[in-house]
Amino acid sequence: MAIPLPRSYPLRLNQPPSHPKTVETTLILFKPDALHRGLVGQILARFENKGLQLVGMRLMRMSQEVAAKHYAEHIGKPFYEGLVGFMTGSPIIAMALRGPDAVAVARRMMGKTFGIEAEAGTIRGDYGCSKSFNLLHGSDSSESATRELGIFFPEGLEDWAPISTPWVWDNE
Ligand code: IDP
Ligand code: MG
Repeated sequence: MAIPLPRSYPLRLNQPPSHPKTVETTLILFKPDALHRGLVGQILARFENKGLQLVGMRLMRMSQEVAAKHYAEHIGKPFYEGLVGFMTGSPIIAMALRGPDAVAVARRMMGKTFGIEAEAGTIRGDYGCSKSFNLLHGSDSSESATRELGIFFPEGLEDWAPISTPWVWDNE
């Protein structure tokens, strides 16, 4: 029996997946506190539910060299040494997420830098109240995303088309 589909769907069947002009890819890091607290699945589920597509994922240790590259803009700030110690002390997960306006969408989902100030409903707002641990990093602009994705995924990303895309992204 044929599966019922919305009227618009068959029009797209033999076309490439929906690809709005605003599609971009952002770098998300699940920081050590997200792994220690066993929150990776719950947080990833939020991004998946939103419709962001997973195009890269790596469980890894951040080396001092990678930390210095990634956090170059913060070198010299009072929290820099502590930040690097935190990020390099145990494993992280680097993730590349793609979608319409993915950089801004992910940042809005994450909320303000620390859970104590982040709005309820955001990831940082719902899962933490620390002023030093904040679960996630998310690129803050498409230029930063391009630079940061190059650090964590030098081999490039997985280009694939989820079957759900035409139901989730628009064509413009
Ligand atoms: P963001 O992660 O919201 O973009 P940034 O200002 O870019 O915040 O800072 C990068 C990271 O440095 C933060 O996510 C946090 O882990 C850490 N950090 C920023 N400000 C402080 C601070 O005042 N004390 C301790 N750590 C900080
Ligand atoms: Mg930042």
